[in-house]
Amino acid sequence: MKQMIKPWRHVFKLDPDREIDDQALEAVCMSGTDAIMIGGSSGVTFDNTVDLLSRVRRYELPCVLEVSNLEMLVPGFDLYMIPMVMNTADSAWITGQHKQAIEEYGYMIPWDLLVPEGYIILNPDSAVARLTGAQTDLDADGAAAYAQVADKLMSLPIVYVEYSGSFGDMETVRKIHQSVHGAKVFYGGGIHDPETAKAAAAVSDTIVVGNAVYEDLAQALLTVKAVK
Ligand code: 1GP
Repeated sequence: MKQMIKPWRHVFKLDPDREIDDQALEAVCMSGTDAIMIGGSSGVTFDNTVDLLSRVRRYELPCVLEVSNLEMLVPGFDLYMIPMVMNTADSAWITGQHKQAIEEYGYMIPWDLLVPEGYIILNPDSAVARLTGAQTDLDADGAAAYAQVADKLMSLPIVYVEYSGSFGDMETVRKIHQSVHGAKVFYGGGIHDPETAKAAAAVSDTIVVGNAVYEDLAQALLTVKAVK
């Protein structure tokens, strides 16, 4: 599974709860991006996840699910990304929901396809920060310490620096990137044009572009060539 993740430089994240027409979806899937990640913090259901998966499946690129609730567990994805939030005191988002999922679905979990992500949520105004009770008031050293918990203590293959909805502090991301050894660093949040894509790509392994697809598709598409 790591072979699939290692070369990814650019990923588009699509939200099943948001509309995207066929033409826009084709442009996204044919853009040269390395993978489509499907995920969202609210309004994500089995039905809208299946629908989006089947539409993305017309194209040849990998399609992975970022699992944020148990309703959206749909078979047929190439990989399942499993967030574990490092900077929350609410254990439901670290191991609690995961335990529940295993109790309910353990017999049918495709373990080989699961990729845990050590999530560090840093935008206090994001839906995901509110949902998970993330402690976002971290300086760069604090964020990097959480990254090392994920990387060095928990051996998670991915550290995901999540600034969803706003472009983050690149010095913090750089510090995180420098502090991990085994994990790949994913960065997501506020990438909306080639400049922000390049800046984020300079301090991470993989950039994730979400909102821009829905807000300014032309600029979003330019982020691919900016980093590959
Ligand atoms: C969200 O990290 C992704 O989970 C991407 O963030 O939507 O701000 O691009 P944006």
